[in-house]
Amino acid sequence: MSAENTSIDHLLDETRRFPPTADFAAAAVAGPDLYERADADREGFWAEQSRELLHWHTPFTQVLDWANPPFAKWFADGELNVAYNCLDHHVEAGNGDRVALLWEGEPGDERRITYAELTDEVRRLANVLADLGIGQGDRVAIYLPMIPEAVASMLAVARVGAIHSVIFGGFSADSLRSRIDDAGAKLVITADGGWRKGKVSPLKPAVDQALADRNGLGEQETVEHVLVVRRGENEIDWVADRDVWYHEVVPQASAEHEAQPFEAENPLFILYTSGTTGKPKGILHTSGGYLTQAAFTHRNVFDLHPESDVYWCTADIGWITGHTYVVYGPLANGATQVLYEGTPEHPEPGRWWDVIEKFGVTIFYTAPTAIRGFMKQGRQIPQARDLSSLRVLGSVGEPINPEAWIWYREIIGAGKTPIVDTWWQTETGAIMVSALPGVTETKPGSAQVPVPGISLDVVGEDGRHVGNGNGGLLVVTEPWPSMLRGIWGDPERFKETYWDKFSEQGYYFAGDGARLDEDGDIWLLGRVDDVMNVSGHRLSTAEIESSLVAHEATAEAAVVGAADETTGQAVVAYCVLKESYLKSHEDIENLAQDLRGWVADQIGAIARPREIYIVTELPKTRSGKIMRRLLRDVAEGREVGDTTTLADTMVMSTIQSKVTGRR
Ligand code: 6R9
Repeated sequence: MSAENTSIDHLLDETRRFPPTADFAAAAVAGPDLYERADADREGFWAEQSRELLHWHTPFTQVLDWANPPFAKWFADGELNVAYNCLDHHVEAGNGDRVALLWEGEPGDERRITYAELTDEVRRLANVLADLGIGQGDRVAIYLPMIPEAVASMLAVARVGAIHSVIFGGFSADSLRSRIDDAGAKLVITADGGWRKGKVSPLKPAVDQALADRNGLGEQETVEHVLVVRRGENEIDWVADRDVWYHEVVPQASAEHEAQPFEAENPLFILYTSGTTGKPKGILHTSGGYLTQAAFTHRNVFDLHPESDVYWCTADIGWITGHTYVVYGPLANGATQVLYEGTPEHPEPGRWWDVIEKFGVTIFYTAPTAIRGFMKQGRQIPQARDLSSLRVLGSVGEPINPEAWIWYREIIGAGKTPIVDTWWQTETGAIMVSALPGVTETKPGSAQVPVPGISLDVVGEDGRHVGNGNGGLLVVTEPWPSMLRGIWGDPERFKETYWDKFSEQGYYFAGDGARLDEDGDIWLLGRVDDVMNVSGHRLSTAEIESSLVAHEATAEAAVVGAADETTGQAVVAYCVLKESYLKSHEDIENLAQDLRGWVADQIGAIARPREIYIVTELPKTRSGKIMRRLLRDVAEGREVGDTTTLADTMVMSTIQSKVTGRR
């Protein structure tokens, strides 16, 4: 591929467009009328969606209460039960036999669970929780692999009006401890272990350590019980009186359990997200508004036809994407979905495509990091499978550069599926910016437009709209149903982090840089903390990374700004190469040099990286986000900071030796 036909000189010069086909548009769930209705009466629109999509035990009469900003209340006088909406409601509507979960374990074991069966399991588990003393407002930590019990646990906690805090299975005992302490959890639900990369990875030992006296913290005091699912069958220690086997209590418990209604603002979950500094923030979400926007976006953004689609979101439940688009959105909508326990490359790199072929997945939602990983391995792997069932593809988590977008559409989507690039955050609770399939003409690399009912803008430091063709900061200008209701135990930090910056305008500050193109479409440019300032020019990580990935050699790239005596900051890039390129090019001596020139040609001399390091992997969080902060430490020759949230902590030492070796 040459510079001419990859055709991105610059993100905004990306000109490829994909209008919906007439057939797709004719059968689509969403139509342009959604925007019209939302624009005419935003609050009325959300009320209408909520009544249509959810079952309210007590109908609400109020929609938004914004009397005490930034603390919003939605549908405050209504009552509902979130788990009832995700389970019993479908059974009562005659859909109990529909499969809710098509689960596949990493070793290849399989379970198909219908809505009736999942309802039964959750009712029993809710009775067990009640026996363990869990009721409304209590906090329950969930530390489980991707098994059906994880979904059942979240729903059972919701069913009794308690609050879950799901913690990624990969987090250490220390991370667990700080999250359990911060929330004051009364119960931990875990497993002996789960399958990852062909082995059992133990979980219970980390819980034992977290609750024990370590690091001078003393024994953890709020947790009364640990409920343990048997999955890995690995040896574990047992604490009598505290530990309870799931399989010894749940099947024996009564399947009679009536879901009590709770007020719309009853807290549903806390999910910890790492701040740029300081301790993780416990993002708090509540029930009615959250479930409304989860269900609405899941239905319209993915064009869900629950009676015929097989949906698969690859996110772990420890990430917000797993909460909203594995558990609450799909189940509230009565979808049939795939749940897969393991890693994409086990036992070999085509595993995900095998899963799609086997279950006939029609809607597939994953992250750019995964897509770029597949690009690196080569198209022959997915092309050896039948992926013809796919009809909608989604992306989330990071900007998807145009090259990856096109590859996704061409290689996975047979050149015909719509792609929805969905921008949102743990804090926003649900999708905020996305194309609607069948409605929007899509643009590779742009997340495009706010979903109906969402008001946002790109503004300058002064809070004023930047105008088309300009860059600035992404803000949400009006409260939205699934917005965070606060940071657990820290209302001041909530105000400071998100609302102080534009307090005059009352805007929510998302922390992301964005640009509006000539059509007013939104292009995400990366976290504002990652923006570089080179000789007074603000450069975005997304833009330079996108240019690097458009080169035939590069599969993935991460760009950071490193202190530089002359330019203030200089661009330093880390690139991972495609396997096909490595096979066909023996000499990569000059590649870094070529890539520097490539960026200069594509974007401008100002963006030319001072250094490019060819590495084999990039440091990422468990949800696949590149941790640029660590790469900045390396580029500036500092000791690497906190790596506890990395998926693979070895990556940093490999990179570091590479970089210091070159100096
Ligand atoms: C859902 C999720 C939020 C941050 C967000 C932004 C980045 C997410 C994106 C995207 C560009 C997209 N992000 N989706 N950037 N395009 N489609 O990822 O939540 O883990 O809280 O991260 O992720 O920087 O601010 P969370």
